[in-house]
Amino acid sequence: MERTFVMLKPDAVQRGLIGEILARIEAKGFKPVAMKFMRIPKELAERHYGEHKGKPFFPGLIEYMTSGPVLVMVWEGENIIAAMRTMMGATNPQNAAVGTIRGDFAQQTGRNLIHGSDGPESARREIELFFNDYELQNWSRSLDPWYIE
Ligand code: D4T
Repeated sequence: MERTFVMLKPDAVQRGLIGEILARIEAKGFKPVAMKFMRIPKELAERHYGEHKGKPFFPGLIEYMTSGPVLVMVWEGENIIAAMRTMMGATNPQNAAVGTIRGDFAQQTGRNLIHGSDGPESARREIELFFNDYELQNWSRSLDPWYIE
């Protein structure tokens, strides 16, 4: 089963949207594998967003991501990497469809509430960056067969 890395960014935490967003992910039937409430050290934020280093928005992005606590998570499910990206909506909330997290709750790219891995390679990299093996729970749920045949 596929796994993805998801982060509720500082604006989601400050705006009290943790419950609202987690409810959507849980209701979809995806299974939590790990969760941690933390303040990201600057160096970790810079590594996480390494591909954007040098771009004009990079300093602001790092400042935003380290400005307060975030909720980092790993979730598991059928084709979950793409499915989470669909549930999140476009990076720029102005292009995000109604019904998506960004489409319903956000206005600007610089305050887009949530991050989800964009492919299997980045999912692996990001999960390793934020979690140790013992923090990842391999568990079965009695309802699993009612989500996945
Ligand atoms: P993240 O990684 O935060 O889930 O966003 P996306 O995967 O949807 O989008 P991304 O990697 O292209 O952008 C990473 C991060 O940078 C911010 N950003 C991006 C910004 O502030 N201004 C910009 O012009 C872009 C392209 C928002 C998300």
